[in-house]
Amino acid sequence: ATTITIALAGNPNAGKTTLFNTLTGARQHVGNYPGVTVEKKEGGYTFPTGEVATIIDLPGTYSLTAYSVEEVVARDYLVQEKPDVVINITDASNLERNLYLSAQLLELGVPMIIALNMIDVARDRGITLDAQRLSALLKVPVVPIIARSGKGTPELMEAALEVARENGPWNPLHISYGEDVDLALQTMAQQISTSDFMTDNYTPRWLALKYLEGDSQIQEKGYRHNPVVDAELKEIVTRVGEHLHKTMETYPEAIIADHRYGYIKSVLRQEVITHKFDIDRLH
Ligand code: GDP
Ligand code: MG
Ligand code: K
Repeated sequence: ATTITIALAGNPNAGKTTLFNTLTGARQHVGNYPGVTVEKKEGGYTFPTGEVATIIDLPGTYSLTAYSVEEVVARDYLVQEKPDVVINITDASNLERNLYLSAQLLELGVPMIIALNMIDVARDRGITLDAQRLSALLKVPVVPIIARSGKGTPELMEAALEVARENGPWNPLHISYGEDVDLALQTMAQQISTSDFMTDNYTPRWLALKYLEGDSQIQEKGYRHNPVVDAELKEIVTRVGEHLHKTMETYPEAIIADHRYGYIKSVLRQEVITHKFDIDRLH
């Protein structure tokens, strides 16, 4: 039988290690990612069906742009190893911020599910989350859990298994970044796809996005692979950068972050979160 590979991705302190320990118990192996001192934790999990999974506890990250070695390790792992499913674990008591990484995982297109962790903390703060509604809006399964007690984890793993079995194609989300950036993205993606340029399993649009975000790792790789195309891409980045500066006194990276948060806010506005006013909590 083949082993299913499941990667846990999430912000630092979202509960990845707690979930990892709950799922794998003592069946753990700790090593390092090649060439870096970032810890790589792998563990075994057996489904009620008898199917076996390897669980990878990815380093905690807030984004998938190369701002830190952890982010590079996490995204390299995702695109190079192509896990069967990614469990994106989020802190439900701090959902808006946590969904910033989720949005980027959706943009990458990995097969994924979202674990709404710490629903006990959220509930104590009077926050109620509609997992089904969130799932319908993000178009991925969303399962509430309490990683510390294990509550919800059987349902979570069932949902993960279902996505792994589907074995569907990667399905990148396209967030609109406004007219100027969208046009630049389109031109750059076109340039990438019609030339001999590295892809490393990334889509042309995703690579273009990283160029616009000033991702040094991707740009260095691009330069080494094809300095001519790299220069063409950087010229577009410079041009759109100057234009944005002149017209809006902003820059591509800021526009991209703003629109990502805009996407998240527009999702959360649609009756996903209810704040309950709990009279018993008054002194
Ligand atoms: P990681 O950085 O993503 O690996 O997060 P950890 O697994 O280390 O968890 C961060 C903190 O949150 C720890 O103190 C955990 O005990 C706690 N924690 C994790 N899951 C839950 C949960 O569902 N409920 C509560 N109340 N605490 C949790
Ligand atoms: Mg951890
Ligand atoms: K971790």
